[in-house]
Amino acid sequence: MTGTLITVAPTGAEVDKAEVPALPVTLDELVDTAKRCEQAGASIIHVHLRDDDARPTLDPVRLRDAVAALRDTTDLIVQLSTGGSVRDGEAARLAVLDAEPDMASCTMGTVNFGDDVFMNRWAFIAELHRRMQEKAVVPEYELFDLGHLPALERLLDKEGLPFGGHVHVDFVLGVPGGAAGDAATVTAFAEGVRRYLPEGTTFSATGIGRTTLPVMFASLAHGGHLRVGMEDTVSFARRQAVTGNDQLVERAAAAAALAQRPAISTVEARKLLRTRD
Ligand code: KMH
Ligand code: ZN
Repeated sequence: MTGTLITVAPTGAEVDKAEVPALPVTLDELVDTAKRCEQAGASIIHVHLRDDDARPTLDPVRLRDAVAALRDTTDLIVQLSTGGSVRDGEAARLAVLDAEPDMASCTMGTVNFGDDVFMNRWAFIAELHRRMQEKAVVPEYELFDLGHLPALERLLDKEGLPFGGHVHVDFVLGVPGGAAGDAATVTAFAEGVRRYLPEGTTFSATGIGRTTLPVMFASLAHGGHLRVGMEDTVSFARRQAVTGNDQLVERAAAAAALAQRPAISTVEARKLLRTRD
């Protein structure tokens, strides 16, 4: 079994900077957190950007600038979110790929998202997948519900394998409206990976809010990888706010080391995921 791939999702689109001052929202803050997280053991950064008022944005210039800045200052695999926020339209989400990241997220279906709906029509998913194949961008398929597993099987069957040929998925658990964030659910997803997806498919898992730790330990127990970050969790423990994304990456790296699967380097991660040179 290989070591552990650690993805950091430092910002997201939902957390309010006014309520969480440690949230990185400017380019300088993003670069600073990225460097610290790489040092702590992360190999992928899942990026959402904010505008000057700390609101989520898919502005193409900011996206290109962020990709360039992260490449200049770190060796992290840069994964842009095509999920954006629940208010972003399909055209802007597809245009994210023009910033030429190494990877991008690709959510495998529509899901209730708190009081909102995170819309992912089949035609949109297929178009996103085709564009990633054309642009040599490796997808991370985001699975919020068990039905997203057979949906991905169908996508691969109809549209072919992703760029590079390796399939990597991420279980996003504990979203109100999606699958629960507990060990039994991670087990169900891990079994679903074996049932529906090609041999050799790798998975990571993240649990929102207080589901972070059970999901982390269950993923390690199943040979899975980890995603952590302030997009998903802003409290480190009961009544203890997260001080920075590196704190979450350090804890994930320590758990991975205890599980005898230490964090892998960015070089190893690139080889595993077959991102372009
Ligand atoms: N912000 C959520 C609505 C992704 O990054 O691709 C979607 C999300 C998934 O975070
Ligand atoms: Zn995201």
